[in-house]
Amino acid sequence: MEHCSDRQETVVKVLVLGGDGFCGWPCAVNLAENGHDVVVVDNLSRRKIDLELGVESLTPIASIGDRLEVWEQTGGRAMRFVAMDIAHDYDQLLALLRSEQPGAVVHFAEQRAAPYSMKSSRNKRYTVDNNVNGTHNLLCAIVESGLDIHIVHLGTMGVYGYGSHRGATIPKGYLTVEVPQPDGTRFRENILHPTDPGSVYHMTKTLDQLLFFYYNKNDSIRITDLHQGIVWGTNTDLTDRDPRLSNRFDYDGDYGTVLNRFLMQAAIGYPLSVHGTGGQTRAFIHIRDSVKCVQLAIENPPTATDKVKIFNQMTESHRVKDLAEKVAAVTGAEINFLPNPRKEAIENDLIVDNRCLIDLGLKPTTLDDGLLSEVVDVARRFADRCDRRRIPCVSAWTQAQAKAVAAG
Ligand code: NAD
Ligand code: USQ
Repeated sequence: MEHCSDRQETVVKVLVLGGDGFCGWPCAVNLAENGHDVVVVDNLSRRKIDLELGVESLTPIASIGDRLEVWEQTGGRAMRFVAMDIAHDYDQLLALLRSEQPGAVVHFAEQRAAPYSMKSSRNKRYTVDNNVNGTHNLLCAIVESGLDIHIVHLGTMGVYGYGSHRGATIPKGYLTVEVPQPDGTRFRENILHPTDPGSVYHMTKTLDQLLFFYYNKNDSIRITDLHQGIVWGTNTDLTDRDPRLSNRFDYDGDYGTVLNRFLMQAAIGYPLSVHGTGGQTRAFIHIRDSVKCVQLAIENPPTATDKVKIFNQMTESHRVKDLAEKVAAVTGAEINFLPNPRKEAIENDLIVDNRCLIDLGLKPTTLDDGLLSEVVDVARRFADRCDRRRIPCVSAWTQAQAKAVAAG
């Protein structure tokens, strides 16, 4: 069997950077539930972006203070909150590492929406500054602290790009290549898989990868980089415990991701917004599995001599058009084929090696597990909170795309 895990870590203190966000909040409560000592760190920038965009999560979400209080009142292991901008508060971050001495840091704290990152030069610069600085500050602070801390980073499947892989399986981050030599012989080398980002946001994740590669090589920092697919669903059993623990549900044209948008659109009788022909194939994972994978990553850390451990955190791949058809079949929704605001391949194949997480014990939740209807039900319950004006994707990748979208 392949080498996926070196040792089992039991209970550790974990800093969850970005722990107020869509993936971070259910992850934080899950880690606490499993006995880990959790500190949530967040600058609440995501909540500020909601205000900037004039949109709210479809599900009402409590303040972070209320979330933590209710979590404890409902029997959860207490978690603390530290407000901090990891991209700019370097000294505070270093001091926090020194005072908390965590065994692991889970790093969710990045601007994660591709459309938001492409809206303007300001958004591009903000995304690069926030994401690249944040990751670098974390690495630098760990080195300066002298502590042995395992970083679990949420990366993206999008680092590999969505061109044609010609039927090849996307490996776990590294590719073995043969390099021709002047004497006609060839040597084999295991390199980071070439990157092909499709937006400024995705580009920041490819830059993160290089930062990890370097700090792992130079300073032996232990890192697991989870190349995550598109996360769908909204709540987990734990965030369902009380309405004030509810997770966010983004549906707008910037932060809403494709499957959750289709499910919400079906719930409110809005035609499913397929970009282009819908031939784009993407990787997906349910929020419950995302949470489980992070736990597995923390509990199976790399050793000091391991290179960056990369897992493809996804459970299934689908074409956008097929997803729309599946949602339409379950709900009776109409499908609308729209000019694509993104510059992306109209079709691509995507076969992914995700065996490591399965070997570690992940039992994938798939689209066929009845959870599509569960998400539609959540969306129906909060349909009156939906602002239809915020549904269209208006962020265009280039002027040409903007013109095509405007022409309808
Ligand atoms: P999110 O925007 O809901 O959460 C990110 C959190 O990080 C927010 O609470 C935000 O306030 C915080 N944050 C951002 N910059 C920060 C900074 N400089 N300092 C402190 N806190 C900061 O996003 P999400 O969907 O939870 O995604 C979390 C991570 O997972 C991201 O890195 C994203 O790239 C990755 N990811 C998400 C998905 C998905 O479908 N949502 C898929 C693959 C990978
Ligand atoms: N799309 C539609 N209709 C819509 C919205 C999107 O057809 O209404 C299409 C897009 O054009 C694209 C695909 O669906 O081809 C996926 O778009 P998305 O917004 O669901 O996902 P993406 O922009 O790739 O970003 C999301 C998360 C990001 C994460 C990434 C994982 O926001 O944080 O890194 O998924 S991955 O896609 O595997 O790179």
